[in-house]
Amino acid sequence: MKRIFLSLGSNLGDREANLRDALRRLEAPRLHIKRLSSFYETEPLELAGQPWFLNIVAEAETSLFPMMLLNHCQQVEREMGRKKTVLKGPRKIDVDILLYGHFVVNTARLRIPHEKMHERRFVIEPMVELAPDLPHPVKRKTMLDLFAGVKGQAARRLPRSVPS
Ligand code: PH2
Ligand code: MG
Ligand code: MG
Repeated sequence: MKRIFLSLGSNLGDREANLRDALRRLEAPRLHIKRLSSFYETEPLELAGQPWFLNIVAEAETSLFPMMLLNHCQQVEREMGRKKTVLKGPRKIDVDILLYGHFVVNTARLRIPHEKMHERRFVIEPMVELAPDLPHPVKRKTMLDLFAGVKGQAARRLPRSVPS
């Protein structure tokens, strides 16, 4: 079993329902979601002028190898009817692999750690909630250390509501 972290984001439709739907679909015989961060409302990065995102990070355990895990995440996106539209643009659901244990993967299709995670508040802040002392396998800084570099981006943590 490997400890992994996934980033989920949505900025179209009922964003919270989309994230919860994706979390249900991610759960599988070989993938078990263990913990969730809070929900964060976050300013769109890289492509401005689109609706704000709702983002969350999930900690999970999996026996899927990285490429199978990527297939599984993309299958969930497809099942939920995500259309390939604008790069970095609005999407109903996005499921990205952030970390896979301390493994480093560098292929054309998949890079782990996610190549942008260290520069995104919408990823680092929820990671700080879940694993503040976890080192980034390449940057060799903890999530808490990385947080200092992304604080300038706008994000609002939503209060935890009754589980549903
Ligand atoms: N995803 C992107 C690009 N920009 N910005 C926010 N706030 N949240 C995202 O999930 C996001 C983004 C590409 O996947
Ligand atoms: Mg993404
Ligand atoms: Mg993606």
